[in-house]
Amino acid sequence: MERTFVMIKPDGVRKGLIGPILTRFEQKGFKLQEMKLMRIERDKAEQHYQEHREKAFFGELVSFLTSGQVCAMVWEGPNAVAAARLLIGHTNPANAAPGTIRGDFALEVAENIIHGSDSAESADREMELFFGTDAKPGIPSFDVDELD
Ligand code: RTP
Ligand code: MG
Repeated sequence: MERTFVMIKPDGVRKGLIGPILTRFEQKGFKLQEMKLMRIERDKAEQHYQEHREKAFFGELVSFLTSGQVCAMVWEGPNAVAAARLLIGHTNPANAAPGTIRGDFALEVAENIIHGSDSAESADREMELFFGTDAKPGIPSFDVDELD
């Protein structure tokens, strides 16, 4: 089993796509491990996309990611990292196949609805960044003191 980090970006949340996207992942057979609707600070957005720090689009990318709520998730399944990226589709929605999330719901690369980790190492780093130790297998994500 593998875990991957997936995040519905502000355009996906604004378009009301949390439900349809959850459905696609559940229908595929992934198991939801963590989910959090949140606003992210500039610093976290920059850390998340650190590999693109030198790219011309970096500033625009970080501004976009902090422009509204995101829905951060951890999904588990066999080959979850690669399988999630197949569901998500090509980075540029213009090249994304119909039937993929970007192929069905987006038109432009700057607003492509959803993020998925690009490797198991990235997934570990991103789960730690967004969920800390909660995302580690075998550790309950709720606090039992909150249940009474
Ligand atoms: P993501 O990290 O968001 O899942 O996307 P990805 O792996 O498919 O693509 P990546 O190369 O990691 O790019 C990260 C995000 O940067 C934006 N981008 N803009 N203007 C451009 O040419 C350009 N290229 C990439 C996209 O929003 C992409 O998702
Ligand atoms: Mg990427």
